[in-house]
Amino acid sequence: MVLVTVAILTAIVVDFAYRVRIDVQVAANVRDRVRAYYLARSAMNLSRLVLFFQGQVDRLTGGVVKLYQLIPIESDLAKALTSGELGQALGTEGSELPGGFGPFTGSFHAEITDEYSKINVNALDSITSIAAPVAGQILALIGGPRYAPMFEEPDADGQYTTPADVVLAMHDWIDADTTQDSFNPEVLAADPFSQSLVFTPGTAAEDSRYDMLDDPYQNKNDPFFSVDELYLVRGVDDDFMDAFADKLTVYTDPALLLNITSVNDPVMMLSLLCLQPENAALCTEQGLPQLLEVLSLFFEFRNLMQLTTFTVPNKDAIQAFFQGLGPSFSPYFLKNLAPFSDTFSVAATGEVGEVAVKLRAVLKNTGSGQEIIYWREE
Ligand SMILES: [Ca+2]
Ligand SMILES: [Ca+2]
Repeated sequence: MVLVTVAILTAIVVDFAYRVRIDVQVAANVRDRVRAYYLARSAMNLSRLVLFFQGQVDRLTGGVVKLYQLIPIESDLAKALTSGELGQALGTEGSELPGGFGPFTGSFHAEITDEYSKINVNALDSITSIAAPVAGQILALIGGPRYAPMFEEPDADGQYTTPADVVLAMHDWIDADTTQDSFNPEVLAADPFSQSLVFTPGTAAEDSRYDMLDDPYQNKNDPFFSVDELYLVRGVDDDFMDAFADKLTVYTDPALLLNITSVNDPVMMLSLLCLQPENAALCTEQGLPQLLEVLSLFFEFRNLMQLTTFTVPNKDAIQAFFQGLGPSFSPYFLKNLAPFSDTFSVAATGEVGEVAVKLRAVLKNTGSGQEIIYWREE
């Protein structure tokens, strides 16, 4: 009886100890998650502060100082400023600050991107002088040779889509009518700045794109609210979003093109250059190596200028730089560029132990402060 009792007790104790270990781990994870969440909030708040000052600086400098690119939102920097010798020198050592900022567990960082450095898909239903170049730029972006394999495979429903099909499906998703427009990418490629209509109303039903799906749905016939909404458009899948989601936006003014001074993504700049009819020869297989070389020179020039003067080249300096080396921008294109940036996306991450919390937001600087137009916790 003693042996049996001891055996049973041992089993119970082992089980109990195991459960307690799990409970402790769960509690630690919950604690770390709360910490990570608030670290991410800290990164978000610091980003909002930087963007607030960005708005002030834009008013003074015309937008050539990109504070959000110059100031890293990074906990190591915050720690360095509030602890150690630097903290002592600045008088900001953690323990002396109310709330004890500085000596915390974990880390945070944030990345800020100007939404005006992206293409607004809602502009596909804008006035022709904007819709045509935007359609042309999306085509130049997604139709690049490196993405060709993406359009060679059928999607989950066995349908094939071309880059032009995707652009047209995006347009039909937002335009008010319910018939498939006709769209001629060749005419667009010849001159995206002509005032002729790029999308003309057709007769076939738009919803035929989604009628045959297992879960059929209809076009929205209204602007996109979020970039993720693109998943509903025919031809857009995970591969497409992995490649292009960070280059597309729905939050900027659809009556303007992007702000070229904010573009520091070579793929984006390449699509802008290849949108210009005057650069057609450079955007062929033969011309591309030369164009890529010019692009890398441009970004060296931009980075060096930002490093030494804290400013980036304005649109005239960008045009002058490229013109000196061959490619150029059409005056119609330059005329319609956004002259300002007031909308930014922030991806803020807080990490404690193995737990990470990510917050995403889109913020808009307004005359009276800052508006949050998108917020998501991951
Ligand atoms: Ca429609
Ligand atoms: Ca339509």
